[in-house]
Amino acid sequence: MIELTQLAKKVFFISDLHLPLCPSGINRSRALENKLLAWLDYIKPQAEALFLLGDVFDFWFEYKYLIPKGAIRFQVKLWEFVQNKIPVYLFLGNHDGWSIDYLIQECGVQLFRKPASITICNRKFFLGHGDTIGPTMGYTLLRRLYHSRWFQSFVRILPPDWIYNRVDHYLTKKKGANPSFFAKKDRIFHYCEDKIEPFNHHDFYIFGHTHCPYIKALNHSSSYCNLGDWVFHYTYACFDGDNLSLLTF
Ligand SMILES: [Mn+2]
Repeated sequence: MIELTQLAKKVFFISDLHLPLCPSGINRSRALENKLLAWLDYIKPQAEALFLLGDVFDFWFEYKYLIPKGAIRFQVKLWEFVQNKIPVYLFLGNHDGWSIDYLIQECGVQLFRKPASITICNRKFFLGHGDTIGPTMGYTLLRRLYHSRWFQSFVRILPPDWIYNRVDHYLTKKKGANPSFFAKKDRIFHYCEDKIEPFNHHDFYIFGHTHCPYIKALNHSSSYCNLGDWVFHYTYACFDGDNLSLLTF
């Protein structure tokens, strides 16, 4: 359980930064990293804990002895938070789910591979990235394939530069195609409302994945928050021990 130890302290939530580590994203990466560092410096004096709810990197495939190039100052800043006794909790998303232990070892973050219930200041939170909450059958099968041992072993024998180039090509095409196809119906909201809340009450549900920032009441005593993203919205949530607010930086 996380307790807010001083009155001024807060807990911060952010997701879908999509820090590009691929060739075509280098320029965007610099600008985004600078903005993120400014935000981290801004919240640091008030932060009791920081939650990163997935898709922190646009594509992160970690090898036994190699990691993707880039966003190193961001990684150092996370380490700085941990050194200053501000714990950083990282929930993996669908773009960075292939993390092994580098971020744990080097940045000191605490890694979550699936959604979790966490108590903060006597309030119950259900947190995660959101891609595994109420997914379609097609997505479930695809995810199972991507995370299977044989698929990962196969990817590992391909040249990393080639992999990163292909993924970069794919992600660039996808971004141009349809940036907000999730906007029509938020599966995560409805899953929380129908399948979790009636059986296991939480005060707050916080997710990312859809890139559409909003807060909405699930019922009289619990709220759902989608964190938006740092591709278009630059949004984050802040819990002060009582209220959860969705803010823009
Ligand atoms: Mn995302």
